[in-house]
Amino acid sequence: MQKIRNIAVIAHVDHGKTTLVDGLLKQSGTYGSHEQVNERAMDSNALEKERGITILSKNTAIRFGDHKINVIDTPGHADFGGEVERVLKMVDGALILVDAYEGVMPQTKFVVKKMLALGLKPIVVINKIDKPSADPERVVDEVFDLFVAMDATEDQLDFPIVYAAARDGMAKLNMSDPDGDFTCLFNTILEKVPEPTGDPENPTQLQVFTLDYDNYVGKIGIARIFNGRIAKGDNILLAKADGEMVKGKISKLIGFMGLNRMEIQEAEAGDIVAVAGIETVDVGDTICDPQNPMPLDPMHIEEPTLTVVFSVNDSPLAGQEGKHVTANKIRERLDSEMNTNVAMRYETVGEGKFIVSGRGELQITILAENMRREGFEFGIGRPEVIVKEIEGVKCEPFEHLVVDLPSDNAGTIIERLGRRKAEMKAMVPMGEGFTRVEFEIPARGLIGFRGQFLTDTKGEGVMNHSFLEFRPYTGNVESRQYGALISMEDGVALAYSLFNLQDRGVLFTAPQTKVYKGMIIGEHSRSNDLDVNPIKGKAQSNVRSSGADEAIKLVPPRDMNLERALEWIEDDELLEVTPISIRIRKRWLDPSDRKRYGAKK
Ligand SMILES: Nc1nc2c(ncn2[C@@H]2O[C@H](COP(=O)(O)OP(=O)(O)OP(=O)(O)O)[C@@H](O)[C@H]2O)c(=O)[nH]1
Ligand SMILES: [Mg+2]
Repeated sequence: MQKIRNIAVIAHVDHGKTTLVDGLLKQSGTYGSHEQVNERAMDSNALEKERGITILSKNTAIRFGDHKINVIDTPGHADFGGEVERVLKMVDGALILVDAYEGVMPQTKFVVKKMLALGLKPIVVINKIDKPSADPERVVDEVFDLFVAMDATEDQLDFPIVYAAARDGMAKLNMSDPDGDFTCLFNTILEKVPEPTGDPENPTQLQVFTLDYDNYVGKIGIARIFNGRIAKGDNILLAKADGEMVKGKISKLIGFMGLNRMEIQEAEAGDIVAVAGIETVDVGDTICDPQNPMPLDPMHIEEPTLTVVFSVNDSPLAGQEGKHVTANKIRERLDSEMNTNVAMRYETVGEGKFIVSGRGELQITILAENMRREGFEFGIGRPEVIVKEIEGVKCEPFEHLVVDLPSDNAGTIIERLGRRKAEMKAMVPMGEGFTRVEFEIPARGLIGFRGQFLTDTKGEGVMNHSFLEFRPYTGNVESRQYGALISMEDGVALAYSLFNLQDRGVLFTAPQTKVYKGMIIGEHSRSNDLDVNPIKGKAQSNVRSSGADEAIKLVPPRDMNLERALEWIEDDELLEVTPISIRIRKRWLDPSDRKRYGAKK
């Protein structure tokens, strides 16, 4: 039997998980000397690279001496917390990274709680100790306090600590030690992480924790072998969460080494492999021995907390920029998303309308962003939180929110959040004129807050939140304070008219952009909506003088990317998303329809 260790790398967003895995891969000699390794190699899909975040957890196998270490890199963003929870069930130990300056953050708490509950013994890695503002001792204290607060056992409290600068491939066991490489980290892993339990001689049991899709072999399940053996060509029984048993055959068995996947013939208890050939495979399913099926406990799949309506684009400019525009195409795409993304759901509501639910705005924005890159064109509405009844009480999701901001801004932000029904829980100075304030807030109160927060803190504030629990509904929260500047004409926006409009508020539209009646071209500086004409030329004459247009000094428009636009819109507004543009519009394009709707509201 080969010597194996299975670990997950968990942390708050950006604390350096993927960078640490790079270092483990490089320093283990898993790569051949000819292989070129990119930075954050595990963040392999386009959006991950572009945004510098991990979206999907991914596993790699690393050779160290005569051991194989299976490492699962997890996403740190709160929207993907459910995935981390599942991954933790697949491993026997975890590396918890904590940024040596930022310290314990909302998602650190979330992952520590899950890890402790599963009885795992962690290795704490204090990362980024190279930062000038790093304060490793304070952060170790914070981690210790967190473990105590979360009822860690004596054993768990006795955690090993490794100090690291993952980016530089540096690690050491004491701050007073000279800088070393990752050898001490590897040794700590081999020493402190228990060997996998399970026996190759027992009946086969694999549990699937992630799904993948391949055009040639179809759906792929990535699974941990808890007992027994599995080989290519094996007949198996798939035990589903609802107790149903489905017959299947392993058409392909895939092993991991470094960044490569290769076909293998056989694997046994303790290892992590990918299997193809079972079309109905889902996350949490157990692959069992048909002679002696013993299903493992199904996994907890997190419930969605947010919904967004996707719809066929029906704006006057519809169909001009996208390849896939019909309800059928959108439905097919949503179907294929749900095939591999267990945290999302959708239902069809009426002609060309789909309610998509997920764990947070980022998850939904990523789907929308992927779709526009694939050539889709569609509309999306304002995100709404899911309200549900628990024991007869109307409940809504609450979030734990932490803001780090210049101390001078704390008063303003506390007051603003108060109006959004946030309750302040703690306030601590962070040094260098910064303060950290913690809140509990209904998720509804957070929608649209980020833009305001960045304005109030002049871009210096950082906010982080993660799901807490469902709690009784809190009543109305304050929403956007400013109205919209709405085009009253179809045509092309002209610099001359935009110039005359720019002291009415903040414009989103640049000259020479196509506009239509009902499209929103900016944010009004007052609370009411205002219909404006952005296409009016200079004089009464028919001749447009482009020379005069060029001389006009325009404030650059505010760049409304998908996230910002989605946070900004209100109930009676929509985003029109195409591969080329993100336009904001009123649901009712005609001003008189809008009045009627407004009166009803
Ligand atoms: N100064 C410093 N920066 C680091 C160190 N390790 C990582 N970083 C930087 O921190 C940023 C985030 O690193 P990632 O490895 O993507 O963090 P992550 O935890 O995987 O992030 P998510 O997957 O999005 O949760 C990158 O810009 C890294 O270069 C370090 O030791 N020191
Ligand atoms: Mg990452």
